[in-house]
Order: sequence, then structure tokens, then C-alpha cells
Amino acid sequence: MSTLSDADVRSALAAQTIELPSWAFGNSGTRFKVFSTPGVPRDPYEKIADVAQVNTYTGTAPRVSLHIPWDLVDDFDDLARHARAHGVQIGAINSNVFQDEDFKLGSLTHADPTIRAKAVRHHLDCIDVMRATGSTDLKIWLPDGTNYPGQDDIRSRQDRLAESLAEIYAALEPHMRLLLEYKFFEPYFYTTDIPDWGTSLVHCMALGDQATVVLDTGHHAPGTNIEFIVAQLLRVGRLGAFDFNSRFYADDDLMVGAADPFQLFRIMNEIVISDALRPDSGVNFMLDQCHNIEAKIQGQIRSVMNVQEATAKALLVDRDALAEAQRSGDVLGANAVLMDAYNTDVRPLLAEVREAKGLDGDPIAAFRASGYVEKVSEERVGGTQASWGA
Ligand code: LRH
Ligand code: MN
Repeated sequence: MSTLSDADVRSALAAQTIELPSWAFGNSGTRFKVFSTPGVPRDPYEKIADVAQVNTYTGTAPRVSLHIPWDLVDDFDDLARHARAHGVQIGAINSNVFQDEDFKLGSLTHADPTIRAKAVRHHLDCIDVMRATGSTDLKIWLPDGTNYPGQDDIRSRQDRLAESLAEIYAALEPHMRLLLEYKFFEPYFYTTDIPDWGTSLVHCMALGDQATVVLDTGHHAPGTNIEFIVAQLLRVGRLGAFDFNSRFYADDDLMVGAADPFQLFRIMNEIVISDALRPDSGVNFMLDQCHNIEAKIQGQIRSVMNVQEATAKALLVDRDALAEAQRSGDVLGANAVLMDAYNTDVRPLLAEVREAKGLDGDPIAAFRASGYVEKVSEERVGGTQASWGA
């Protein structure tokens, strides 16, 4: 890869898209408290209207991920029509087997075949939602795990998992993908049945080409070199999507780039090196966040901007100079090339890219000036605010 021209950098930034999670627009919190906020959406229609606001001011968020059953509606054709009318496409459909009493000891891994069948059935229902909304990505994150050694047989659970995933995979249509997400712990604390990228990859390889790995940046043990995993999954063609967020401690689901902007830059650097920023690269760049205390739409706008800034810095790396320093073993020289890009203030460049798209160079100022939050806070009274888990 050689150093990109200014025009190539700007066109790559202009073409970048990021998929937003419907659940980020609802109330969320921790086991201690879920706080409410005036104007929060009460249904998927209002969530999509808020997604459209982020897209209006960033020009970079034309898709929304839905979560089932949180985003269940009577008529998904109508919801997809509503989304299109707002310039938003329905993206990944997320299954949810982490809130059903029957799945306490497992879902796709459960020892009882009737419980496994129920969990498989839920995923087949999610595939029906994909058909109705034109979605191509089925995203599976399983809470499955155990809390005590001996509670269950680790290997048998993997065999049951493989069997259940194969049933779901067989129901996919040729243009659909299965995105398998891993997480190293929580809600269980001894084993997690898909704890790391290796386990997700093993199952994806066993399933077939339509199965790829989801890398959630909050799902690794502290100190994990995430960009190494990105490089390896891209190398074997199995990086299907990111769930971007950031964390100081565990699965904090904070705004991407907020806790560790340098890590996000290193991740986007691997994406650029593997030419995986292209819209047809097969990598779905998604956010998976909760705005427990901060303004939700503005939080999403800020998050999109954080990804854009990390991407711009990665695109500005002097690849020719880096390759020369790496070839000649110039350790400090090579590191300096990367740090020069990282230490570049890319905000003026991004403002120009937005203005070239007919947008305001400062999305947050433009959104705040729109009065949208005040408007929906007045309109959205009554009913039940959308809330994580409800
Ligand atoms: C699990 C997870 C998964 C989603 C949920 C909202 O921690 O990252 O991606 O189902 O958050
Ligand atoms: Mn996630």
C-alpha cells in the first residue's frame, strides 16, 4: 500500500458509513439504575427518526441495527418504509436470548433439546424479520456460560452450540450473513461459551463462508492487542463487523474513542492497511453503546465523529516512509511515522469533507442549533420510554 493522495483520503472519508444501534437512543444504565431522559423514543419508529438526525448532520450514519424483541413491531414492511422515508436502511438484526428465564443455564448450548429448539426458533424468527426489512446480517451474541467449575461440560456445550448454529445457518438465504460475536465474560463468570475471537472463528469456519466474526471493542481482557485480532481476522477474510465502543474497565459501552482514541486509531490503521474501509469490504462498522447519563443523539454524533477522526488519521499515514523504515529496521523511525499521523489535527479536514457534502462542518453545533431535542421532548409525552431491557 502506498501513501494516499489528498483526493483519495477525502473520497474515502466521504464514502465511510457507520451503523447505529437502535438501543443507544433508549434509556440504559447499570444494575444500580437506569436513568430516564426527556424526549427519549418510545418505539422503533421514533428511534429511527433519531438515527436520521445523526445521519442528517454527519452524512455518515445511513443504517440502524435492530434488536429483537426490543424493536418488535406489528408490520416490519411499514417500519422499513418509515426508515427509507427517513433515508435510513435497516442493518443487522440482533437476536436476544439474554432475557428469557428458560435460558438461565444456556440457550443454543442448553443441555435440554427443547430449550435449544426454542433458542433456535428465536433466531429463525429474526431471519423472518431480515426478510421483511431487507436486512442481510443476523447478529448473534450469546450470554451462554457457567459460573462454577463442574457446573456443565465445556466440550459438550461446544458440540451443542455447533449443532444449534448449523440449524440457524441452514435457514439463511444466500445473500445473508451470520455475524457471531464473542465476549470474554458476563453475564457468567467462570466459562463463556464464545469467549474470544478464536472460538467464534472456529464456529464460523465450521459453518461456512456466510459466517463471520463480530469484534466488540469492549469484549476483551484488559491489555488485549485488539488491532492484532483485526489484522488476523481480515487476513483470513472473517471479520464481519465491529461493535464499536470504549471502556476503562469492563464492558462499559462508552462512546467509541472516548476512553482510548489511540487504540481506535491503531484499529483503523489495520483496516486501512488491509484496504477494508471500502464500502464493499464486507466489514460492517457498527456502534454498540449506551448513553446512560449523556445526551443520546449528540452522543451518537460525537461517536461517529470519533471514528471519522481515527479513520482520517489512519488514512494520512505516510505509507511509503513507513514501509521504508520497516524494511530498514528503523524502529523509532517507523513508530514516528505512525505517531505523526496520529498527532495530526484532522478536524479541519473533516469539516471540509462535510462541507463538500453540503453539510455543516460542525455537526454537533448544527444539531444543537436545530432545536430537535426540545421539539421531541415536548412531543414525546405519555407512553413508555424505550429502555434497555424493556
Ligand atoms: C452484549 C452486546 C451485544 C448486544 C448487546 C446490546 O454485551 O455487546 O452486541 O446484543 O450488547
Ligand atoms: Mn456488542
